[in-house]
Amino acid sequence: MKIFLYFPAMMALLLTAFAAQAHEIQVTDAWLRAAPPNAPALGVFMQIENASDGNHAVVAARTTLDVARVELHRTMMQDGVMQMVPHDRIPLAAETTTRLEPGSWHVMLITPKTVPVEGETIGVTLVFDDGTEQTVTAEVRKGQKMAGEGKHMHKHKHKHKHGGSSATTTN
Ligand SMILES: [Cu+2]
Repeated sequence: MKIFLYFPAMMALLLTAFAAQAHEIQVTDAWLRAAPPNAPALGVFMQIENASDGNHAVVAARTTLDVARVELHRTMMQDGVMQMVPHDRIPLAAETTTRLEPGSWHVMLITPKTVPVEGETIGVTLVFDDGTEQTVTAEVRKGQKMAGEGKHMHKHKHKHKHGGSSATTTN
């Protein structure tokens, strides 16, 4: 009979664990930007809400698309040029929604075997620092091209107008 006494307690534990996992980090609005068939890399964007009171991070990503590898990137101004910088992790501050968007953080799919066209979807899995994973569907959409994007791993040299501090160009 003892087993029946344990049951409610175990259920409560399981439910608590499940609820924590389900609500702490939430990925929404995933999409990837339409690109020409010969594109060397594809940017994937989304919103990641960390509703917990602890800092977390994205530490890896995978995709159903056939690609050489997946990297975590951040587009930023460095030495006066916009460029994409690979990172080991995308920080997800506590109680904050982090936007992966053109011109900022993104997941980069390197050397896709085939480039999906507008309206097609792919699966993208994010791995978090606590070992949990979340898989979302990302739809191909037309997106604005931002400085630095598409200039993968290469510095490019024209001047950008980004209100605020004007970086000096070093070319
Ligand atoms: Cu990139």
